[in-house]
Amino acid sequence: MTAILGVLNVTPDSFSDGGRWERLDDAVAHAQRMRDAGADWIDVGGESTRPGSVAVDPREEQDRVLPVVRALADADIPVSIDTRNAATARAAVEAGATMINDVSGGLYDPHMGPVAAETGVRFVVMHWRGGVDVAPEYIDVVSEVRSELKARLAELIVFGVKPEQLIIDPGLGFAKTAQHNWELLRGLDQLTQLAPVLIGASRKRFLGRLLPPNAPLGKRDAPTATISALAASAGAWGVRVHDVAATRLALDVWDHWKTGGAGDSD
Ligand code: PMM
Repeated sequence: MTAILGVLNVTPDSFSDGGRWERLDDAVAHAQRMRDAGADWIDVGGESTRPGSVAVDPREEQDRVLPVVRALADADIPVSIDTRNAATARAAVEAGATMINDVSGGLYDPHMGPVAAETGVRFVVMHWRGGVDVAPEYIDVVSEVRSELKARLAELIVFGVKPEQLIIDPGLGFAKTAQHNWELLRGLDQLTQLAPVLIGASRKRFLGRLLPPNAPLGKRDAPTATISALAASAGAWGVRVHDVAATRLALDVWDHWKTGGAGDSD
């Protein structure tokens, strides 16, 4: 089954849910709702990666995320920590997180590779060329993303990260145009040959382009769920989404399709 990571941004400024889950009890209640709706992991982030955002001091990031990580781990909810900072990743794993999700794939903080190796938890290596504000320049986006991710995996293995810890992510929207994102989705099989693949398309701007101008962000949940099903059918390991229920349903549709509805007798 394709894994679902439910997004929980405990930031004042993330682009789609910023400012909503800053209170601990609100954050935990939202995580519990996503868990009940079918999330396998809650991906907790304390630093916005929206275009134009500024880097957060790792201590402030930890003040935001660690109480949430602890509370979720206490409630037996699997937690992934979305961070580029090795110190935050390490502290979050000590607080109970069992996956590190690094949008820089270990490039932002040189200590991240060693922390992934020492902790031994799952490690999401997202494709990154310096953030969302970097100009997207590719000749062949699929083969360039593939070869850059392949090089990252090789380097991380040198640090002592085990191949079975590694998950890759094409980093949709991070120094990519809408067309680059679609090309990466069309070429997903090029990535699934390398390692398990996570897709983070949820509510991103390229989906907004399918909708009427100024449509509210929530309208992007239907195309997000469609992408979840299509990514699953293309062999993705997991999807990172805000609207867990819509993606759960879309993945269930794919599951029935794939199995010919095995188990549905009437
Ligand atoms: N996108 C965002 C944040 N973290 N992590 C992974 N692995 N893949 C992504 O595509 C990704 C991510 C930005 O989205 P948000 O502001 O809605 O969290």
